[in-house]
Amino acid sequence: LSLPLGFYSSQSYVLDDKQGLGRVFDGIGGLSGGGATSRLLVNYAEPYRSQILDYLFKPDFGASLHILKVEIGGDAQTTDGTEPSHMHYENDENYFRGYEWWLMKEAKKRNPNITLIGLPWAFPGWVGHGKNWPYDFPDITAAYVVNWILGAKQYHDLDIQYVGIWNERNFDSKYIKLLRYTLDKNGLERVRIIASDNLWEPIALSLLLDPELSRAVDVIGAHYPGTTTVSDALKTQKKLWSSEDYSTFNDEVGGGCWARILNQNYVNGHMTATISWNLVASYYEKLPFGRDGLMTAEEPWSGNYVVESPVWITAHTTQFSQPGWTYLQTVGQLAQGGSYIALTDGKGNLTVVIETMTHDHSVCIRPPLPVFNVTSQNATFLLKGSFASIKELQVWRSQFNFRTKNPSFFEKLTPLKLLDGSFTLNLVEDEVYTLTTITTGRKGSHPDPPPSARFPKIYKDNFNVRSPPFSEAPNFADQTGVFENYVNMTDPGPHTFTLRQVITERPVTWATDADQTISVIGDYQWHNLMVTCDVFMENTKTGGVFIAARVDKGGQSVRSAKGIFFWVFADGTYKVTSDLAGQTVLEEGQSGTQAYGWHTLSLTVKGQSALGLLDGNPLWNNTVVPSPKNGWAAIGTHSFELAQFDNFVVVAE
Ligand code: 147
Ligand code: CA
Repeated sequence: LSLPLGFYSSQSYVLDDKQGLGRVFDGIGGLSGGGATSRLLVNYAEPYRSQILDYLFKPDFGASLHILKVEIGGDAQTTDGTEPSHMHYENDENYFRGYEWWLMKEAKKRNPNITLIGLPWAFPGWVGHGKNWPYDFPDITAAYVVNWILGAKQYHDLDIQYVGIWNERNFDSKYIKLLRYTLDKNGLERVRIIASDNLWEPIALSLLLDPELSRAVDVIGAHYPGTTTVSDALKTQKKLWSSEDYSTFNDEVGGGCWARILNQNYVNGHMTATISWNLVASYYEKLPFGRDGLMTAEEPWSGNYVVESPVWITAHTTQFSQPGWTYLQTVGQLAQGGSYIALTDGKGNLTVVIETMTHDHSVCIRPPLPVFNVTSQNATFLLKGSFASIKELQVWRSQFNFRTKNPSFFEKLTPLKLLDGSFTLNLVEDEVYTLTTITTGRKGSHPDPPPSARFPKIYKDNFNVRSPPFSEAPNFADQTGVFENYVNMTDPGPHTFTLRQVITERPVTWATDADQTISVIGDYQWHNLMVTCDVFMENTKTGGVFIAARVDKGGQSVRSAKGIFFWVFADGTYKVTSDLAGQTVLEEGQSGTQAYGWHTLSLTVKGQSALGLLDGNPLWNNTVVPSPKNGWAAIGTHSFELAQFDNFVVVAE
């Protein structure tokens, strides 16, 4: 049998509400944190920063997200950096640290109905009483998390609607029940609990076996579910969410991944929300999972950002449906591959989203994608029930066009006139269509941002800001410990305003934080450069601080970071090491350095050679530094200890 050229397989699909509807839709979201994924965003100058936020949150503009999930900072490394806690110490409370409060407010300014979610990855050390475990004192952990929710309301007028347990780590049933009790006791009955931000099991089975636990939990949140669920999860009758998904490089295959899972998480797995890790790739690209965001904003120094395809793929669903809408039961796979979903507001509106992503053009980072086939096809949709009388549908289309490398995203086509309650589409591979009664969709745009540029070769910060907009200094990306703008009330002179490392004990970690603290900055390509910084130790005898160049690792690998590290200690000695852990010592000797006095460190690396100055005088030189060849500049401390930094300068070649 030979088919004529242009033959398409034809199949019809019924869209009907006569037999009732499917599950209630809870929205599409982005995740800031887990960790420090929005670190560089805050440093963008206007108007670029607002433009980026518009592309993410503004209704009828871009991704127009329904949900913003944020990390509840725990002072520890959680993938691309640390995020500060609202309680560094047991008797400390501060609801103005970090950038998540600001981000939530910016999102809410644009979309007052946005759903807000908080989830801890890590906890300050005191929460675990010295153990790397948050459940031995569940009342402390619950009070700590509830404080964050109360602080959101009290200081920022933010209503957190959902809270999670412990990202991708064990849950504890007793803790979950106590969290529910503590929320209720504080008037937060409306705050719902998601569990357990890991796999479907064992939380699903636990909910089936424990009615009290089941009463405490509202949503099962699974990560990277590969669009499927398990029977226990369905049996619980809970809402099922993909509470973290995507994490894929945001090129067109990333966009294809996102298109496929947004539809198929409901079609195959009955999931009514999908949340992208991450919201926006706003961290140094050489940190782990570079560019795994819906868009890219990793150059505050140039103002350049990139609206990537996942933004427009998101728009196909978010601009034409809202949380509280209901999926139709009549959703499914297309005969020749791909899928369709349909949603209604119950008042006659209908939104249909169709995707025909092929296997190789929709692979996500995880889990492995089983083989499937997608080919061109004609698809006829028959509108029945309350949709039978619809006369016109708006049409929005994205075509990835992988072959011609000339994609077109979120294009508004001529509306379809429906004669007999049906329409037919000629679908080809790698397309996304929205057909909808909603007429407010818009492909928003701002003028092009400035061109991309490398991090400035000459960079200085004296930290002299009386009321800094953020607790952190621009462009410093903390990888272990937390570095905050600090005011020395009593310092009359040159060091009233400094940057201070404030974490004094190892947190309840999520990743393998270093035993030292470290904040990186600059251009990963830097090879020859000079780093200078004033340093001030606050631990007598045991204190130690460093400045560094060519630092090659951050994120979860920070413990094994190599580079050129110039240390001085409060016991009057110095060291030069080629690693953060301090195992490979290149130089050591007497320095006369002490705590509670300022010293100026200067490190120059050129080719294979390095030299160090202390207070302007050579301390060591001609030290051979064969590797690494390049990396960030950095500052840090020898242990979890207080120390201050001032007048940071880099001059790179
Ligand atoms: C997730 C984390 O929750 C995020 O903070 C971020 O690290 C993200 C990066 O892809 O990954 O953690 C996972 C780590 C490993 C797996 C899944 C999620 N895994 O191997 O299936
Ligand atoms: Ca200063």
